Amino acid sequence: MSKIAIMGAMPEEIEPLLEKVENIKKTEYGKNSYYEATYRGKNIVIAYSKIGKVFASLTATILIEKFGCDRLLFSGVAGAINPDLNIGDLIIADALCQHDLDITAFGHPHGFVPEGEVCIATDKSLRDIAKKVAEKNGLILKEGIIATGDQFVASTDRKDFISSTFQADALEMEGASVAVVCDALNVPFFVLRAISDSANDEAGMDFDAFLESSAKISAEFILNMVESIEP
Ligand code: OS5
Repeated sequence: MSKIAIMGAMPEEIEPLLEKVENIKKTEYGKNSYYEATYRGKNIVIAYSKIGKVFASLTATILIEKFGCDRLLFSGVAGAINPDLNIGDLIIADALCQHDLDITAFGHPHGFVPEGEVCIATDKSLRDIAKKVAEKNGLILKEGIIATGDQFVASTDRKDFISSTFQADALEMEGASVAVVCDALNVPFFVLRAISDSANDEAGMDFDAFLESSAKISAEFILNMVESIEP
């Protein structure tokens, strides 16, 4: 039977999952905790990576290589770029890019390194499942580009740069690194985020106020998706 990885970056992003799953077995590995569990008869492994691209890459690799996960779903919160996105709204990534990857001094575009790509697309069949789940539950799901970087963005200047350079709709600090790992290892992956802030001057305060509620919105949607994934 297949095994689905569900990862977040922060404890708050996986706690609502751990509250709802069954038969939890915790394993410590690589200075992190991994929770094997079942949900509605499906085998899953849950972990939070810690913040940023390096920790997220490590966790995604371990979920795939050590725990044998054959699909990976990321659940968490994000800063909004697209003005249509408000606190608590859900967005799925069509594709992800690294907004802080910069060797433009050599004539390359932002976000590009040789033998890599600026944007990595997520799995279409997982996106289709998400759209069906949204429709069934009367939820609005925005779809777009998510930009990742090792920065908590709290500035309209930086946000405008990311928007105009990558046409991104939301930003966060892990998704594109998970995309690189899953793409290289040929594992279908999916990134869902609920908005916690607007990456502007008030981002820090909004993030603190809405992390928990938005993380819960994302986690609940992910569990609905798990039910719809074929074993
Ligand atoms: O994982 C990081 C990225 N997440 C998405 C996000 C985001 N990314 C970039 N810019 C924005 N405006 C964003 N809005 C949402 C959220 C997360 C951001 S970094 C938050 C760090 C907050 C914090 N620092 N210390 N603690 C929490 C307490 C703590 C202490 C020990 C262990 C764990 C937590």
